[in-house]
Amino acid sequence: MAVSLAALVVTAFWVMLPAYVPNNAAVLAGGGRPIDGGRTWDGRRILGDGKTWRGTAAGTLAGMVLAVVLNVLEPSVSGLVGIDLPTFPLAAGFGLALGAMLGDIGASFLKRRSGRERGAAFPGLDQLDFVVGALVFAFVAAPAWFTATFTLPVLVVVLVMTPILHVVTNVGAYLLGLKNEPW
Ligand code: CTP
Ligand code: K
Ligand code: MG
Repeated sequence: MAVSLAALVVTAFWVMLPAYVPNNAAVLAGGGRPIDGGRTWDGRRILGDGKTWRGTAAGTLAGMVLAVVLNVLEPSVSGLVGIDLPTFPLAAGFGLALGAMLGDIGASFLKRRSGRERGAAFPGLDQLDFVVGALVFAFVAAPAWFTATFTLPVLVVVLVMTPILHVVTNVGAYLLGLKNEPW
């Protein structure tokens, strides 16, 4: 039981890596022209200055490159941890990475509609927006891979583990001075 839970956690973390990296890469690469071009809707920004073309492109690319790197490392890592970890078809890496970015952008849209300024916290949404986006887009982009990879136990572990990891990495990025807010 203990062994299989550890295997589930390792598998869940591995398959979600191409979705975890994009938002962090966007923080490092962000800046430049906002996606909404500064436009407003009902007096509020459509998305805000925190969602840029450069950050979105860099984040998506980073997630896809990571998926390719993980494919190369898979035999060694699988041998090391004693689990047959999945590899990532290009469509799967693309779906996970772009989906993570679009989930986060969708959340900013909802934050602006509910009157929250750029950087405001939206507990719950902040921790899960990119997971939901990544899962939906991975399913659409690579359905056979998705259903074979995201078994129900893996999905449950992803949904429990991701918010915890999100809090830890964002507090870390804040303490390192990379982010303006610790969420
Ligand atoms: N970022 C970006 N493009 C994205 C996502 C993030 O350029 N698609 C960069 C921005 O510099 C952003 C930073 O990463 O400020 C932190 O991301 P996030 O916390 O998602 O944005 P916020 O600035 O907090 O804005 P929002 O309230 O809309 O989430
Ligand atoms: K966010
Ligand atoms: Mg933020």
